[in-house]
Amino acid sequence: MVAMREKIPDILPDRGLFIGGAWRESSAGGRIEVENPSTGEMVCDIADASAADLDEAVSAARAAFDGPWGAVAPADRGRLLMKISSAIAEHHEWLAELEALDVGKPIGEARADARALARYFEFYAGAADKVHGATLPYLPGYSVFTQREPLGVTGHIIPWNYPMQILGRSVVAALTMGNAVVLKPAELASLTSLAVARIAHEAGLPAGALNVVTGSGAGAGHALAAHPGINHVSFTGSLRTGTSVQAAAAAHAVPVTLELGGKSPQILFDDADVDQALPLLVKAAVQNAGQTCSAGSRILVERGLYPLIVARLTERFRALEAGPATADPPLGPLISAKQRARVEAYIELGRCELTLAARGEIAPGAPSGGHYVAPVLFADVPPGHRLAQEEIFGPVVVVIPFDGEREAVQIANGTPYGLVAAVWTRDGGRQLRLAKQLKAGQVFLNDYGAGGGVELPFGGVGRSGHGREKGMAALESFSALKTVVAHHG
Ligand code: TXE
Repeated sequence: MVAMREKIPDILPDRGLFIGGAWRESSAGGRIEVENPSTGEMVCDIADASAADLDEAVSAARAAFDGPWGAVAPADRGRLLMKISSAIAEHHEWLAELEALDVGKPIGEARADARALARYFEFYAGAADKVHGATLPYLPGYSVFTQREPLGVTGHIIPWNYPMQILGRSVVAALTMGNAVVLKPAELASLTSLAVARIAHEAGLPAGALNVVTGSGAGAGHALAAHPGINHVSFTGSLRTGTSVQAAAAAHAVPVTLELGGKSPQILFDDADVDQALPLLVKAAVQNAGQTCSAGSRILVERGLYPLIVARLTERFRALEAGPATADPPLGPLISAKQRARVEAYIELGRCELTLAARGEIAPGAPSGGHYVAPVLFADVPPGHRLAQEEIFGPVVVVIPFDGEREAVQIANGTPYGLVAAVWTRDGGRQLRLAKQLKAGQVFLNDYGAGGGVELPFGGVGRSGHGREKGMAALESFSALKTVVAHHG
């Protein structure tokens, strides 16, 4: 079998910028090296776009929106998206291999991401011609109706943890509404975005409808957020960068959708079904090595069940191993040496100030240059401790005991974030009470979906951000509601 690294020149020959349906080099000639996080080896490079390239991309998108792409009827847009979905499904194996190489994601998780991307195209293909307006009762002699219209050119800045899924939930929804897109993937994870541009173009997406501009955050990312020709910015990433993106967009009164991560609680009451909960508790916490915005990284357990849960979690954490993506381990490496250093600093702090309940392993034989972190479980963590408050974005999980429903809600809501929450209890009344009281964009009852399926609106409250992606709700984020008032007497 030929390794994915050797296939890259065939799949993405120049790894340039994809603007107006054609590949081109960065105008300043800059390149960024691409590392394999499983080994630390450099595998290829990508173009580093300049502000001038961003201008080109926005102009190409505008020309497509005002021209051929804007003229495509909704049903035809849907057919096109379905064609792209089929092409992605057909190519999903190499897309997954490419992602595993680029971001160190275990190959099984990368396959799931590629399938999810195909599903996004499929879901929105079906939705393209079903976005209806309303007729509104008004004064005698009037007819009033509403219609949803595309915004124009939408900018998308996506992170490195789920490149294909986040492209799916934002870019595909924007295209569905007829917007033309400029996508800036993370510099640490751009290869699948470039591959999707190629696949979509070959499937017939008109030139300029989807432009992919790779480059640094401070360079290309900022230039996109600050561009006066953009009509909406969708950003997923850190709170710090998100607020700077919002400020840059605000200079031109451009609306933004922000998804800024979280510190999501999984709450277990004494009456929880422990056997059902345990595997999901662990998966929700360490999926993608904990580099998941909706990771269930705080496990809150009612006092009666607490010793049992800590013991069972300890067993499971000890058995977890981090290894190279191609071996499909429970955890891959972290994305970069920088991210590993950041996570190790939290672990060091925890070791000094908290009770270490369990630590997993790094697989024997894992390449020494890879960015591996053995998963860690801390128990009896005070809810106000930094490890229980801050998004760590690594395989570091805290367990917190509580007494009764009121304290559970208080602790769960006691961070600046509010993305996802899970409640494990057999008490139906309590399920619904907590669903109301928890500060989160999604609440799972006796389940955890780490963001849930393609159909489910997703986004945060508080510092987790604002706006919704996924499901039909995303189509509202990427369109404007127009009210038409006819006075006919
Ligand atoms: O994120 P950044 P980083 C969190 C997580 C992680 C931390 C740091 O806690 O440990 O952020 O990760 C682009 N203008 N999340 O530094 O900087 C950048 O190129 C415009 C949570 O990698 O937010 C990339 O495409 N864009 C999260 C994207 O922003 C800029 C996912 C995200 O990078 C920019 C990732 C700028 N000035 C990290 N600077 C989640 N919510 O899932 C950078 N970018």
